[in-house]
Amino acid sequence: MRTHTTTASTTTASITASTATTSSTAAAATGIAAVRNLGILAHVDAGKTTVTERILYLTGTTHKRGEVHDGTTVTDFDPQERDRGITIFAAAVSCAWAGHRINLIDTPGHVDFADEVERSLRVLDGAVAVFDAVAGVEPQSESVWRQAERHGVPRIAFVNKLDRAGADLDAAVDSIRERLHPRPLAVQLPIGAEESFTGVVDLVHLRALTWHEDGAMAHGPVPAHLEGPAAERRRALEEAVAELYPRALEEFCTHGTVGAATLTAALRDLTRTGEAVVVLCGSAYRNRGIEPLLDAAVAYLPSPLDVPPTRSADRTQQRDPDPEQPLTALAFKVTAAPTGRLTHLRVYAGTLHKGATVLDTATGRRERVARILTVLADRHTETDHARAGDIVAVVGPKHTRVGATLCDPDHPILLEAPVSAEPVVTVAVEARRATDTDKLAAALARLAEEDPSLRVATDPETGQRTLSGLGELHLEVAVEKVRRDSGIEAVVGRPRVALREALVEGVTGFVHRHAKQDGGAGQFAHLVLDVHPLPDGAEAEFAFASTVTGGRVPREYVQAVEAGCRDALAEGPLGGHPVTGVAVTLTDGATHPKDSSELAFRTAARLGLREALRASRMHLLEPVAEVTVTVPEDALGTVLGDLAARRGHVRSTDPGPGATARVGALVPLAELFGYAGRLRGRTQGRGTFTTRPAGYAPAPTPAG
Ligand SMILES: Nc1nc2c(ncn2[C@@H]2O[C@H](COP(=O)(O)OP(=O)(O)OP(=O)(O)O)[C@@H](O)[C@H]2O)c(=O)[nH]1
Ligand SMILES: [Mg+2]
Repeated sequence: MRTHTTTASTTTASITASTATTSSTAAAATGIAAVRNLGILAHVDAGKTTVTERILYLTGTTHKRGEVHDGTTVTDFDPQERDRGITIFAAAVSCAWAGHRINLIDTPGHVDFADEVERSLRVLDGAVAVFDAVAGVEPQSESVWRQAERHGVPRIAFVNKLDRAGADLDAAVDSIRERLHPRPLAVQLPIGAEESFTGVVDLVHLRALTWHEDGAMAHGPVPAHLEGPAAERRRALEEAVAELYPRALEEFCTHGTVGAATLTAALRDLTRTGEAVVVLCGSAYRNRGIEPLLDAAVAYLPSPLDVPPTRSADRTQQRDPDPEQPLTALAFKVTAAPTGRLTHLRVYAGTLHKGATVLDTATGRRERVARILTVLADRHTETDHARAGDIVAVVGPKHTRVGATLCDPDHPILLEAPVSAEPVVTVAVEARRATDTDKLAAALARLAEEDPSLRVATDPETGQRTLSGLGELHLEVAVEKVRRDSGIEAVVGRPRVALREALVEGVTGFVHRHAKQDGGAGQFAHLVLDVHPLPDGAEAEFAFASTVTGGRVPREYVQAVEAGCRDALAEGPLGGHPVTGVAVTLTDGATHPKDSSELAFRTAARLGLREALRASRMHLLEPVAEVTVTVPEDALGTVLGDLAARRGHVRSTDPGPGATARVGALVPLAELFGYAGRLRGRTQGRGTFTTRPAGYAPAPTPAG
């Protein structure tokens, strides 16, 4: 049975729950200052969904603790998530804690769904990064950490699974220091270890928090045997904070110690500036450590008022998180719920009222907001309005896409849309029954609308419909979703990787003359181009410059040349793949008084660069992945041999937890299809692996 909720029960329960803690947080915060929009981020299986589930239970939002392995959690509600035991779709939930409203997004950890994380990060103000206390920082934790960093989203860390054999908080903190952030600040000390992990010493308030078997939390004095270590660590925390925070340093110098109030203020500011990362610990599965995590999220992570004002994509307009300003909202997710199309919004400014007409800035369409919903995963409660800082879903907009800005029609503004990852794997998909062909096409198109990292296209050579995405699992889940939602069976071809083309050596002074004279107005453009590879590690995929002097090519034609070059890069000479890493310089040119036009220059650039690329030395690039394989030591040889056969470059072999070895390798993505099954077979199911995209590398030249 599913849990249920009402707004009333949420509030009462949260009051009971919050009085249970002696949170020193700003319990008096009201309005927007009391809102926290948070994400839960981590490597696959670190325990994000379990943490979320416990948060919902503790805040009285649900009345039963669901488990991932039973398929009974609130946020893994999709049938495939329940069957596979992994999170696929970011799910939003909302709960109340210590007088605050927390909007929480449980994100997927698997790399194939990284785009869901990206879209979520775009609308979050803070995040809880979850780590496994045995494994420490894993590759995908590093990826999502950097993703959050790019978005300027402040984080606190939660080292989970302290109940597991081999759990080690200190080692996990060390791995955070080595791989993620130079200043992790542990604010807790575990009481007991592994099976007998029963609580934590709160180093800020120097008290013990312990949990009974049933999950109830009790406060108490620091246990006698931990007084020494607790004092030592408190001292270390004070010193680390004093180094970064002048007020703490002053207090430390005057009184020889830093009080709890100053520590709390320092930790909040250091979290928000990103100078330090607060580390907490616990065991979500055993219901231990969640109350202090919630207190820390409220105390240290920012409210919508604490983050920089929202700026338009072109940086010319700015809106503050003020309910009185013109409505400004971003659609970060679109889902086709049975009740109709749901558009998930983050409201940045203004107030959205039920029944309002809003402008979809990019398309110029007006959409009516028929209903506004507070979201609890797949359940919703209606509300009349949403204010600056809120995350809600709306029913009504019919054409709004992921990334669209919805705003007050009298005060248009366009926000920057989240960037979608480029698909790297493609399969051909065909309906099993010919009569389903059109229905399959429609279903796939709908799916691609919900998930912009999926692309549907038609192969120009075979005429087959293709589906592209971020990985094998991504595509498998998509096809399975179509089957479950609309009963259409599809036949899926072998996966292929998306190739690219790049220059090895370019050309200098390449002349192209475009002259057409077929009655009427002619076309004339004369260009001289230098074409070279961009240096390794260049941010952009294409760079354009003009060194033409004396107005020999007017400025608007130069712009047309740049556009024409971009056209040419869509299809490279080796196999029609996109071309990357190219720098083009327009060094000279000539015009004709009558026949030159922007169109003529654009066409000339497209044809000219295409020829220049044909005259250059080019090579094919294929996507590669950074693979981390964890295997029992006795299977190491087999696994290394297999990686070599897959053209893998082994970069590190380290001892892992227990009697395991951890291999880090760079492997072409094309060689990783079916690797999961192969690894299971070769290690009798004891090996596991994770991957993350590592860009493109030269591919071997195809035979013949
Ligand atoms: N021993 C132990 N197991 C835990 C703990 N927290 C979660 N787990 C288990 O770890 C597995 C993964 O947990 P999830 O909550 O699904 O992890 P996740 O991070 O949401 O995973 P993805 O969404 O697939 O990336 C499940 O079997 C959980 O029961 C914990 O504190 N201790
Ligand atoms: Mg999950």
